[in-house]
Amino acid sequence: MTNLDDLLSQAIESFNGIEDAVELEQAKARYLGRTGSLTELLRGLGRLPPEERPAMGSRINQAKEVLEAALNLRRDAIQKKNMEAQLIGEELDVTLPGRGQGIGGLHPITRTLERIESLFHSIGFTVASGPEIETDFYNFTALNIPEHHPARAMHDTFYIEGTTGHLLRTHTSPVQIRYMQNHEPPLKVIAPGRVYRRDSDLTHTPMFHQVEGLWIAENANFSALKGVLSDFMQQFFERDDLRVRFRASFFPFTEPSAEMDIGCVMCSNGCRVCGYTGWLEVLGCGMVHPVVLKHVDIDSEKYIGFAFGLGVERLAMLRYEVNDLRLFFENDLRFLKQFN
Ligand code: 2U9
Repeated sequence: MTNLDDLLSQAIESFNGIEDAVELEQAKARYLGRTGSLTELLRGLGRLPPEERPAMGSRINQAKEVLEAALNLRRDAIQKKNMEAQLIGEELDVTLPGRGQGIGGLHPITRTLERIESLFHSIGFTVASGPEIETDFYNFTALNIPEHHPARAMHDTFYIEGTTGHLLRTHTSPVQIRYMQNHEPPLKVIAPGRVYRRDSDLTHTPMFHQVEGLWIAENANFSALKGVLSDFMQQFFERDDLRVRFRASFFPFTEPSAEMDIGCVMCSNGCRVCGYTGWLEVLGCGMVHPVVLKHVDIDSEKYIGFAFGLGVERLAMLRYEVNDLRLFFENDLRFLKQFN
């Protein structure tokens, strides 16, 4: 029966020309499926004379086996080809160097804070911390900042809605108030941390870092203040010949009060950083006001003390020669990586 031979060679030829697995299954259905050509032939057996049926039946079955075998071969070939294409597409070069593991590093403000803490710790100061959300009493009243003082006005302070006068601390002084409530003098403490003010321009950010310090003792006088702060600045900037000066100033929580300047660390006689004066303002300080001591039940007849406050971003800018405050808060790795 040439019909069968033709069908067989036609089917095999068609299988071998197929490159796609789905197409191959469709071709299989055309020959071996329920309405496929070979299946039709098997069905037609009944119309043959009975003596021809067994021989024809066995030929058709053989042809079916040949076709199945050809199909399997083609299936394997297509699968192998697909796999090879996939492997080439996903080629993995195991000899490439790895990406490595980023070690990370400390933010320049953190490094500066740690440097300040370690210098004060080395001369006997304890490092204390406290809440960033404060009450009016700890942030203002205890520090002799009266009701009408501009520092209390809305434009300076972030008040927290829905609370009974809670606010974001505008300085770390509340930490020292709390410390004095819990410790008897003599005491030496610094309070580093984040503070918040409603202020935002080229030289101010709504959040910045302060370190404030307090030394209360029978003899913690203005001369001790000058010695401690001058030594600190010399060590912080690693300059033995650093010039310092104290100018009279005013703060509600200290009396007398002063501002401390250091000789400009960028130039010798005048530059843009020091405003062509040769001096840089670096901190505020003074003798703790007796009213403040009274608020924490310290006898101001027996004890005196000095306090100071400095801005960490400012000291970091001077030490690392950074000219734009905003760089500290943009988290640009090109900037941050320079400090590690
Ligand atoms: C207590 C009593 C007194 C802390 C002080 C300053 C002066 C000061 C500013 C420096 C730059 C804040 O970071 S800044 O903007 N601070 O000038 N701070 S005396 O006086 C205290 C602190 C706590 C119980």
